[in-house]
Amino acid sequence: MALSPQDVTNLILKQGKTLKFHRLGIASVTSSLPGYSKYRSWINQGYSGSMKYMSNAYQVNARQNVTKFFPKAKTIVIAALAYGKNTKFDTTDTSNNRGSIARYARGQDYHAVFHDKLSQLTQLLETNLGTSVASRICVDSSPLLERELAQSAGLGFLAKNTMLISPGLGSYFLLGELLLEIEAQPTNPLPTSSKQCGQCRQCIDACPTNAFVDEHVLDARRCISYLLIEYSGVIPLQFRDAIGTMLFGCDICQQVCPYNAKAPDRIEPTPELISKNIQSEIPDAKFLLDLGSNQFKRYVQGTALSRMSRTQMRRNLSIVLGNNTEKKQAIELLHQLFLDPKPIVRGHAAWALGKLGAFEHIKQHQETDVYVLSEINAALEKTSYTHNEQPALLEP
Ligand code: B12
Ligand code: SF4
Ligand code: SF4
Repeated sequence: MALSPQDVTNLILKQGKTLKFHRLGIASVTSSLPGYSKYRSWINQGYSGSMKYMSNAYQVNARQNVTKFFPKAKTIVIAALAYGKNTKFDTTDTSNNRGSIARYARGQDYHAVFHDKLSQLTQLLETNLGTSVASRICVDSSPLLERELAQSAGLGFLAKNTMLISPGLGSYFLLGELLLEIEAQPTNPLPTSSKQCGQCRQCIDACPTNAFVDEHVLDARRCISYLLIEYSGVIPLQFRDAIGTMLFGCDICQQVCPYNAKAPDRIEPTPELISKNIQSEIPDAKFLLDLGSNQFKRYVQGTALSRMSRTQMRRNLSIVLGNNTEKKQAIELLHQLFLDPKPIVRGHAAWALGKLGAFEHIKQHQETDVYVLSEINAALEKTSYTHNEQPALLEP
């Protein structure tokens, strides 16, 4: 006998529990999502920066309705997996030339973890239904407004820091979806009377780069997470101090959130998403600097860090070192980064050496690249040298 949509939902929720998803819900395949027009205006304002996968015509069109992406979809299953505070090692110890990695990226790559669990869910459903079901797994990169869909399925509410917050869980979790060809009854959104953000705006005030142009609206071009991970160009000078010792991603607007502070410690995060060792949480600069191409590949393999190239890592590391308090070692390490074959790394190293006051070293450097020379000149402007007095070798 064919199952009713409600029976299918019950089955999905039951199987989801056995797979230890922290939250699970069903969104309907509606023709329009309330946040779609907000997303369009976000793109039109240019807030997506260089993320073409957010703004190209296909992406914009497909986000309107999931059936544009997977025409067979009749149901969207949305799942959340928590990574929790993920601070097994001392995250406050970033002074000794350590960079910090955002909490979501400290364990195994969440894309793979979701693929694995959502494939298992598909198999369990097929076994229970006694038939195969066309399906598609989406995590992050598919053209879906994941948080919007998750809110509509009752997983949480859209907060002022743009995160999806699930009361009792906080926001330290990730989302993945399973699109199915069978019909299931959608689950309800949280009641609108639930407390949500209220008068609080701690996240907005705490953001070190003032990336929120308004409550619920983030200009990604100012966001440290974007600058360190998605953006591969020259990081604007105005943001470099604010980056502090962050090497990959940023958690500040979540750290200050009372929903995360209140999230009970008894929530067990997904074991695969937990950090393995200190280098996957707060790696030290010497370790990072010594990674050759193959070693770097091995270091990031199977983790979300693989989104960052070795060049980006060395660019970010230059900023981390420039902002560090262990100056002597930082300067020694920066000497090596200042010799990197990639101008973008040398340019950021010049800035960092200038910030640490290592002007003599900058002056001795032989350089022909115009961009690096501009960084060198900017760094030297902080000394008593004027442009005219600078050594000739600094001229292009
Ligand atoms: C692009 C992107 C980014 C960009 C832009 C972030 C952004 N806020 O848009 C950058 C690189 C900066 C980024 C950073 C991070 N990201 Co990201 N990112 C995405 C991605 C791929 C798309 C997000 C998107 O659609 N943005 C477009 C804007 C318009 O959407 P939005 O800000 O969410 O706004 C929506 C609502 O807030 C609402 N809205 C707009 N205005 C208003 C006004 C009111 C009053 C209300 C109520 C609602 C509302 O409508 C919008 C459309 O739905 C998603 C995955 C996906 N496919 O959805 C992951 C995703 C959002 N990221 C995620 C994570 C973990 C992060 C980081 C925490 C990583 C880190 N630690 O460094 C940071 C958090 C920064 C932040 N505060 O958002 C998770 C979030 C999980 C959660 N609990 O919310 C996601 C869902 C990935 C995943 N599969 O788990 N990310
Ligand atoms: S992730 Fe960091 S930089 Fe980005 S909005 Fe949040 S606090 Fe600001
Ligand atoms: S810090 Fe306050 S305003 Fe920001 S997301 Fe948390 S509850 Fe909402």
